[in-house]
Amino acid sequence: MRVAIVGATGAVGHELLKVLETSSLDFSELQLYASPRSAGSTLEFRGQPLTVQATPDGALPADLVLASAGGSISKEKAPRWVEGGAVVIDNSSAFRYDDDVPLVVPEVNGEAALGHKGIIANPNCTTAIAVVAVAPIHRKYGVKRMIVSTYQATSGAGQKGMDELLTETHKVLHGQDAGHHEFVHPIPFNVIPHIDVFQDNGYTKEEMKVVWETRKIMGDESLQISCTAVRIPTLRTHSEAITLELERPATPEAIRELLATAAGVEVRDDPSAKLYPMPLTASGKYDVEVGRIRQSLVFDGGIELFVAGDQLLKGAALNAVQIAEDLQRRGGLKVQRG
Ligand code: A2P
Ligand code: 11C
Repeated sequence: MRVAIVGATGAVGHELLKVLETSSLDFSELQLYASPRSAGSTLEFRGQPLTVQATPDGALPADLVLASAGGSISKEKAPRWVEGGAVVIDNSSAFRYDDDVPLVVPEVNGEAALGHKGIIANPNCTTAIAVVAVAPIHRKYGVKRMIVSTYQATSGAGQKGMDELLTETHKVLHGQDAGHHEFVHPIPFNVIPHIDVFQDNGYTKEEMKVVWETRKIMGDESLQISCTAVRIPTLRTHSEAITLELERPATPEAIRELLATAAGVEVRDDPSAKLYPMPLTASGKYDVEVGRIRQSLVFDGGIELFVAGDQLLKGAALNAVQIAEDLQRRGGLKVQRG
């Protein structure tokens, strides 16, 4: 099997290379693509240099394409890659809301990927990180309402976002004013409640993605969800405070026990030992940290929790590779035409 990464030189692309190094995915060839600017540069994979190529306009000589070069590239080119016989796992939002495109987090709805017609969508990072923790609770206790507040790292804006945090912070520390380019305001020492564009209902698109995508992945359009999405000056882990109203009452102890065996979750919840999820400990980790599990003061039998997940890993590269691994195990890594 030939695997291609499109957007290999980006922040998610780098993580895709790293995750693939130790992945159980069975493949014989890895091709790297980016913009013409990067053509001829090399990236290392399993100790060997691989040359980056400019992404061609037409089909790719690959069986699996992991795409992370942005929505407009995917929108334009993914149908051609599928036409050429590849299965595409797309990290952008270009196809997530199409009825015939599965939106997949393997721990939650892995079987949905089998229904693909060539393209499988990888969710928005904020959604992927939340559902790993919330889906097991939904299965057992039935989530009625879910209220999310996010603390999102600069990696959500790609390599340039992380670079901007560092260079602009450096400026402030040297007495200069911080500028901004990737974010709507300067990010150092700031908190920005504006990610992606505002919608007519007063929510941002990032916030609505959490609503639309959580419903699609958990297969429940009746879920009541609202989100406030906020950018904070950290590098690569998204944190989220989540309040859940449940159909059946739960205790914090029962939720801790449930999540202790949930796939993709690390329960980190011992306030007396100052143990809770944080970007400092969650960055670089495959599992999503979950902690601060407590009884809601607002919803009877409801639960409040705090999660932190590496945006570039479970929020992007890791989830994409896990979709591929899972699909290969299930025999679904081929384009089903017609
Ligand atoms: P390049 O490095 O050559 O610009 P990030 O999200 O970290 O900003 O990364 C974006 C990724 O998408 C990079 O690998 C970037 O390549 C790639 N990319 C940007 N524009 C194009 C394009 N027109 N065709 C293919 N890949 C692109
Ligand atoms: C952010 N969640 O933190 C965004 C990045 O829909 O894939 C990912 C956007 C997406 O800025």
